[in-house]
Amino acid sequence: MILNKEQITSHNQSNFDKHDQSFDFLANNLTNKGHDVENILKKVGDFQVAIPSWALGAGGTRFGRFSFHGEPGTLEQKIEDVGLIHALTKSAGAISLHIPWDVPEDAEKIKALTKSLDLKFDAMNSNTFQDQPDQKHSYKFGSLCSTDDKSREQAIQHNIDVIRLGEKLGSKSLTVWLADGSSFPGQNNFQTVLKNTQDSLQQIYKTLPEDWKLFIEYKPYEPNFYSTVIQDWGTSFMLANECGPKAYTLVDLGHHLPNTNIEQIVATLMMKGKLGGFHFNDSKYGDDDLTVGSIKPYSLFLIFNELVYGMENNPQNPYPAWMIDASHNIKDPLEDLMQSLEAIRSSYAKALLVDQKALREAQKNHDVTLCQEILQEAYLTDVRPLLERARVSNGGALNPLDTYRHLEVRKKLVDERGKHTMATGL
Ligand code: RM4
Ligand code: MN
Ligand code: MN
Repeated sequence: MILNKEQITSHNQSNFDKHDQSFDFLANNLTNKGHDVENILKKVGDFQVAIPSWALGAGGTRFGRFSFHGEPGTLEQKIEDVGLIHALTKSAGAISLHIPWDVPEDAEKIKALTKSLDLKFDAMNSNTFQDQPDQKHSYKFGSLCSTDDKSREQAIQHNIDVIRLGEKLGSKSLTVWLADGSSFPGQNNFQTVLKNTQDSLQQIYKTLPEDWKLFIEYKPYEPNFYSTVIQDWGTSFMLANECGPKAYTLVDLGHHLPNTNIEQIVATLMMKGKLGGFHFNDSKYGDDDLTVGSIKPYSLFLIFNELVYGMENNPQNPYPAWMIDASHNIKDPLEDLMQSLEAIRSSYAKALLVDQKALREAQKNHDVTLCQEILQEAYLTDVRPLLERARVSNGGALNPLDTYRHLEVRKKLVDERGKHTMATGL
């Protein structure tokens, strides 16, 4: 299913008066406070977030998986779904593939489809956290960290294969997330598995094309419950440094122990020029993969405040690769992703409203109360009219969710694909 521009713009018409009023009110207020509204609109409109191919079906837990009707059964359909989201929101201009869940049969054909929907290929994701049916050596006791040479070599080769496939598609980066670790004390020698992981990553790094980046993701626990080899940003940062200048740390919001100060991690990595990728989601307890901004919106704003600061002040850090990494059980995945995109852009817009000069001044004067006021002033601004304007100017929907429901997209997808389809993925 493909949404054409006319369907979207004709639905926009009915809500324009309301939008104009609220936008003018906000724009006036912001201009009076000294903000450059046009510049903010441009930045917000340009902010694109990749959608991972595994987020388009209903996710599962280890207790079960409930299909969501009309799920995409093929890679083509997954790409079409991202195309739908992008047509409505104009903020999801890329797809991130997970291999081997989404190996294209014909790379050229897939590339053409993606291009026709105005999408690009973001980072490629390798998978050595599951055994595949035709696989010779198991990852049960680790992959890149494995003390079994055959498993380790196979995992290295898989990553190299993913890079080669990504080259055909026009991707420019590889994200490595490892489940490697141990579930019981004594099971692994910490130094041996870390050393093996470092050696393996270096071998993969060596095959990276000149204009590619390697993103090293970390996670404190799960599926292993005693130790994870790349457990935190420090370990990832150390490994990235051991690999070289094209290797970076990837921060996934759900991969921290409760109450970790993620904004401080962001600031540290950007200062060192090593924040390469970013996975958005939200969580209450662990790697919950909930809708972005649904649990801790203020934390997300504080994180964006550091991201904005870093993008403006740290030329040593490349522009990060943004991706939503969420997938869960009960919502329509497309609706969920649109909510996440809205939350991301909203936090970004609010962070752009932080009066950096006044904040610097208040920090210098140790006026702690004022520092907090400055942040809250930005956070409490209702930026929704700004997001609407940025979207509509780029040809998207005034209200993507409302338009999606009005156009009965899910019903049409079910008619087209059937009720009992099941997407590959978790
Ligand atoms: C992991 C991690 C990775 C993602 C997989 C599916 O927890 O977040 O980024 O590729 O899940
Ligand atoms: Mn992730
Ligand atoms: Mn995760």
